[in-house]
Amino acid sequence: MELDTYVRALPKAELHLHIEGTLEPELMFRLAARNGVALPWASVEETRAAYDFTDLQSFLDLYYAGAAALVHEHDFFDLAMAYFARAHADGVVHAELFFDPQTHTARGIAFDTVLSGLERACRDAHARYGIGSRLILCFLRHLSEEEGFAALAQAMPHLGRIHGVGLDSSEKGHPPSKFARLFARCRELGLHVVAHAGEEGPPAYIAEALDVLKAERIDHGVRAAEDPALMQRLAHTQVPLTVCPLSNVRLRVFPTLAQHNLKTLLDAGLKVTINSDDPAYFGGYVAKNYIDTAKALGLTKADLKRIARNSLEAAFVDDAARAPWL
Ligand code: ES4
Ligand code: ZN
Repeated sequence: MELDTYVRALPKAELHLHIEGTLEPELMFRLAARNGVALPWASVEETRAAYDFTDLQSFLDLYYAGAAALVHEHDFFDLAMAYFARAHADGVVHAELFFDPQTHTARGIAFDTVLSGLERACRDAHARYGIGSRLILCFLRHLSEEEGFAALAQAMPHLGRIHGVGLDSSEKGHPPSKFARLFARCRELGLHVVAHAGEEGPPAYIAEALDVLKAERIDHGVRAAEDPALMQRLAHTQVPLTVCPLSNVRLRVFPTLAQHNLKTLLDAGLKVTINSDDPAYFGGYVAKNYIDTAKALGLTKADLKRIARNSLEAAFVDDAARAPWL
């Protein structure tokens, strides 16, 4: 079977996906026009041409600018439905969506507007495509822990609709330990915990995410390869890594896909998954991440099957929910 067909037919979960990072320039411009929001670019083409990133921060600056087009509940709904349609076409049977409420509440958008639009799309996607989903609230790590607590306070009335919390945005200089008290509180509330670590930041941030935040999955985590003891720990504990190969190349974590360490991590026995991160910005949804990585690193069909299976095992669902796919 051809690789593309094989990959799309594999039931998989997407576990590292920023819903704001699925905003394609076409929808961005439609929403901006509908909402009377000014964008820093003149056209869809100019926007795509600006996606020439040098590091994480150069991407985040554009990503936050683009998110300004999202204003109404319906905008968040349209955004997430467009993602679910693409995910379904890629063989995604379960998706855990990160969202960044602080990006929106800072612009005067109500927390409930964001959450209601996303949640309605999750329900519709289940009805239309049979896709299961979860919502994971991400705290922006360039902001203070106090601001994180304020975001949590806004989320409190909605905790029944939120399955977990994560930590994203600028990694360097913002170690997981900065959010120790906030994540302890989230755990007390029964929320699942994940954190971006070891994307641009050092392996010590991965250990901190595990030890201090008690992260159940590590988002990215590719810099673990620099620390043999940490590699052993990750292999032994089977804490999943949500790796995003196309993202890593576009943000210059690795110079080329052929130089990505995903195969090294996999062969060392780590629980590796493949995800798209911010697919509208990084040039591909999840199936393209699987296919391009397989071609660049010589992954076998058995490797791809293992990775897809890992994603289902790493999802925040009970065993009965994942059973039909395993
Ligand atoms: C992100 Cl690639 C990446 N890293 C950290 N924070 C993010 N937010 C959206 N995409
Ligand atoms: Zn991410």
